[in-house]
Amino acid sequence: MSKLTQSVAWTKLQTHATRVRATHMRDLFEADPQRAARYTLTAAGITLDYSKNWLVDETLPLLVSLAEQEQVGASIERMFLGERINNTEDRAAFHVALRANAPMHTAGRDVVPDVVRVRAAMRSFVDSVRDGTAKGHTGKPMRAIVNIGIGGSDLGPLMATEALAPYRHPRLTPYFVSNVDGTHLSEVLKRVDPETTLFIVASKTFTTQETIANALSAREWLVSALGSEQAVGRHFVALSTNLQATAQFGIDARNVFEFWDWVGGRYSVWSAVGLSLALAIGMDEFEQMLAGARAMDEHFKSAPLEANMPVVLALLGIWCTNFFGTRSLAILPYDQYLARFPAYLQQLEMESNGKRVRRDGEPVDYATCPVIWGEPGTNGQHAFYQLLHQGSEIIPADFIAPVRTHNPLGQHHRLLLANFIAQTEALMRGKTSAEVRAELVKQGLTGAALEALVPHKVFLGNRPSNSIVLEQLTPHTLGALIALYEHKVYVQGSIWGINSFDQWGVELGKQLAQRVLDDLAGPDEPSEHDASTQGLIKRMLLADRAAPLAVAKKGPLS
Ligand code: G6Q
Repeated sequence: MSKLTQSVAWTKLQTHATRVRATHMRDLFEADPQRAARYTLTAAGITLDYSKNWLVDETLPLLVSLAEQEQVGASIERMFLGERINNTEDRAAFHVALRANAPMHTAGRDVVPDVVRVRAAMRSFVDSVRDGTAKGHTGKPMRAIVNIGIGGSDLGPLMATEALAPYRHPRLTPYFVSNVDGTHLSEVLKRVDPETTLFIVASKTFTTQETIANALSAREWLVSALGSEQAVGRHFVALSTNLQATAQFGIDARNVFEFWDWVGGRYSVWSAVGLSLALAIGMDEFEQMLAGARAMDEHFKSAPLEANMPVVLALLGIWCTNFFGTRSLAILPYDQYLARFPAYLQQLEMESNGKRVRRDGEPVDYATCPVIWGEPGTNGQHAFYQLLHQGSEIIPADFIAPVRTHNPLGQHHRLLLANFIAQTEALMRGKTSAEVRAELVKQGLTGAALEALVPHKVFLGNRPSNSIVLEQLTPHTLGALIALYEHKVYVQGSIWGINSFDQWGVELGKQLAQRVLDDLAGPDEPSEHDASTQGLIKRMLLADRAAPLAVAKKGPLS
């Protein structure tokens, strides 16, 4: 048994959970008209109503004791002090410095001047593309922005560019190519004109197979369409920490926007990796997003644990996962612009905390990150909410909604909000058999026919959810929302004792594919594999012999 599960705070919570399990949220609401007010927090333009959780008076203090016992306050300080909290990669996780407006030191150095310098370079580039002074090889202003990147170099800018679509420049259409499946790039290239397309190659390491393959193919397409290698200089920029590799790729140093090893991939949207987003919405709005995140950072740094929104959100997650055994978390944005937010959080949460060993290498004996998934409401309601309401597994959910819409259209927004609110109410209240009977009687049913239907129409309720409400989805509130989840993830990682900032599981995939790629390139003896893997390789090689699977060229990736 680990120290954590044997600790005072943990065992107290275990005992407490037994008591709470015997309560129903419906009764708790009836007993306390102040419940919602007591369990609501506001910070950085975001309101979190967490009253529809398994909470009685003692719960939050006990959860806060766990946070205190695991020294969450000190962890927060360590992050803002730029300490090497990413211990397995021996570096800081200092994304907060990317949105700071005062000196921030790591390794004895204030990094903010560098951040400001790159941001100034981004601004002049962004302005020149947006006002049309930056021209393509044939003298035309840019119309398409194609971000080539994957994982952390894709999901953040993609999600935010969609989320902030109302702020987009009318001439510029953003595209995102991530998958090494040639279909992804090909479908984008079909839609853009080489004369007016800007490619942004986003890669922290600049060695990621998918990104380099896509970038090389895009370059080939551009050069062949415009008939000159010279075109690359005007149509390609890079975002990277690896300036040597960007030079090798042939991107002029003036077209490289730098960031640093203390910026984790999934925490990089605030850095030069946000260039595609900045081009779409403009630098002023991009800086508004940074300001929103900064407001959440200030709150996170200074609010007491029990009133600290990221801390409370983290503790509620731990309460559900570790003391009630829930295994996934649904992210349900009631805003079409946030359609990619669940996918973004999948990476943020699962890549950060999907780990089974602690910082010191000891295996955990408790659950860590749940599976994160979700879709925008109301669509999800007509698909998987059935399971949320009546499934055999309890799935906590975060509902996210803006009070105001960018697209007032008849009754639409009122309908949307009504659905959001009603769903959280239904999950919490449920429907008792007495209520179902009364309803069926009203419909004219009686006797056996009525009784046969009752069990199907009963909803147990008592299913937890958080309601996260923004005044409107703006760059500022989006920044605060992302920072809220970033910090939540860090707090959970701190309590679980894991390093939220490495990703060895991702590295494995990068290595494995290279071995199989060599085998598929044949004709040498294939390397050792199990029978299934061997069989799959053979199947592809046979097909390749009949008709080549790839353009037969030994490029830098074959
Ligand atoms: C993020 C991960 C991972 C990474 C991609 C792309 O935190 O490290 O998703 O972002 O593998 O890596 P590059 O930016 O180096 O191409």
